[in-house]
Amino acid sequence: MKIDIRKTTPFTDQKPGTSGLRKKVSVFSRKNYLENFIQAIFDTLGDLTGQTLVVGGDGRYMNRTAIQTIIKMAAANSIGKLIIGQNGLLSTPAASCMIRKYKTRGGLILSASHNPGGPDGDFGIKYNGENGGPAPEHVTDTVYRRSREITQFRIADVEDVDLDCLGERPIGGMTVQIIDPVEDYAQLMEHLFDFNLIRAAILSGALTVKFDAMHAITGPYAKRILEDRLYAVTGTVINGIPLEDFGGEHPDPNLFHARELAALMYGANAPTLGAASDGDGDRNMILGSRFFVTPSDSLAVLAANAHLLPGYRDGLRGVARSMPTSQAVDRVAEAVGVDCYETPTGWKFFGNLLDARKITLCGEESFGTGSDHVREKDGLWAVLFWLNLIALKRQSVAEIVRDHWRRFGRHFYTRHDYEAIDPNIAGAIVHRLRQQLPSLPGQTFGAYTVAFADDFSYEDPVDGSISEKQGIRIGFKDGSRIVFRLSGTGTEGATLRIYLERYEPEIEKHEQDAQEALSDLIQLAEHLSEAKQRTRMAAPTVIT
Ligand code: VG1
Ligand code: CO
Repeated sequence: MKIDIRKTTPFTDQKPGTSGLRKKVSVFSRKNYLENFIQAIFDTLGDLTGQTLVVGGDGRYMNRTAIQTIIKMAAANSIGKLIIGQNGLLSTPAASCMIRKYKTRGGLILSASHNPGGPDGDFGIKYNGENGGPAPEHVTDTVYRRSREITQFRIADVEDVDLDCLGERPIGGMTVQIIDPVEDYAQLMEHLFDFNLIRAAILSGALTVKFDAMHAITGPYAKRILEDRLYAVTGTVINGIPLEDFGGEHPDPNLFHARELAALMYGANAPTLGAASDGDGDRNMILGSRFFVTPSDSLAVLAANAHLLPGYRDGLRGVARSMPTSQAVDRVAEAVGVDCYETPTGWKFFGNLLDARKITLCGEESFGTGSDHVREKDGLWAVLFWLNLIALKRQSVAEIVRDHWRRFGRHFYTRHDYEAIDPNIAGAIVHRLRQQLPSLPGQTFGAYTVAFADDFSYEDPVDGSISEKQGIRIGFKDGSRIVFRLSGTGTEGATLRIYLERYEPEIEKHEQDAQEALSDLIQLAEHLSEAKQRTRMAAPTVIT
């Protein structure tokens, strides 16, 4: 095997964001752009001689060509073995599952998640460590530093590898193993949930389901698990073939982008459960007939019921949520008597808590829920959790959530996103908010008196690392909150996210529309941030 050591010059913009490096395909296609970043990761990891890595992606445009480059670079960097999903496919949670199961040195996940794909869309890469979770900040910081000083990369001069054919083959001194991307993951799911119970409910007709894979990675997973193993009728999974451009759509599971599913669930004869997942399979949206479950509520419901399911029979050790996620799960933790941690946005912050066995379940308002079974959020896992719960309780999705509200009260919640705005304007909005922070506590705006206002800073309770400026929090005396932060996953301009939450203990008021219930806070957020005025946008781009 001939190894080329090629000269290169650094790029200055290879700083990983909330979840890896995400850029336009046009940026990733620049000469040596991908190679530099991969070499920076390998250099950061140190001696990789004989080590194994898992590699796979969500099937978007560039997935296959990037994997071929990674194979050649891995061989030239003395890596011992690559485990690659057939056709180059691996959902993010399945990749995490394999890293853990085969005890590898980690893995490379190729995805830009819910961002659009195709030649004009986005591409992304992240490194996950030995625990199966996204690399923590000190690792991504080192990769970034390395990417700014890189002068050469190593690549083997070998033929492309057939990614479609299962089995092992040698590439120089390295072994490439192409494996079924679904099987290990499906086995793990079978272990966590009562497949017999779900199957019986489905066969009896009591439980019907529709799953929208949004032309992305979960198609093969959902078909194998829901249709083949749980006997849901053929056609349960829609948009089930992964396409390189996701059919030209955003593979983002919300009511706005999963239109086909939303129409079905709000129409006549809707199935018991409607669900969708995103580009890389780590997000989930849960719907009942004419009923939308907010991701924050979903996390709280799962936490309140986990002990009923086989994989969680021993109860919860603790729970965690990202800072902007509603405090619904905090109430469950209090009732159950376990700790609840508040972390910055991004799954990487849950890793230490899971590894240290401080928590069992965790989640984010951005349609992400997960548990200690892997170290990523997991879309299909959440769907199976809900199916198991419905089969067990013999209740509809709406009944389960309404019961939950009756017991714990309801946290009205919404997120307003202003996408692709001028970064200078976004910066000015945040700057203005920061300046107001010291004077806000004690001030009253209508029914709301500010209890605290700060820029969220997190000290990891396991390794003591500190992450600052993780979002602006304004908390009110009644527990309501407004949170502002800038997205770290976008590739076009800046995205301002405004998160709004209000607690309502009175059952008679639980049926209100969330936007109405939050209207005063929405106005107050505008008053404080001047988001509409400064961006000259009449309304948010997306409301979830
Ligand atoms: C968004 C979400 C965050 C999530 C991240 C990755 O980040 O808000 O909760 O962890 O996406 O999700 P940001 O920085 O744009 O707000 V995924 O499904 O892209 O891996
Ligand atoms: Co995702």
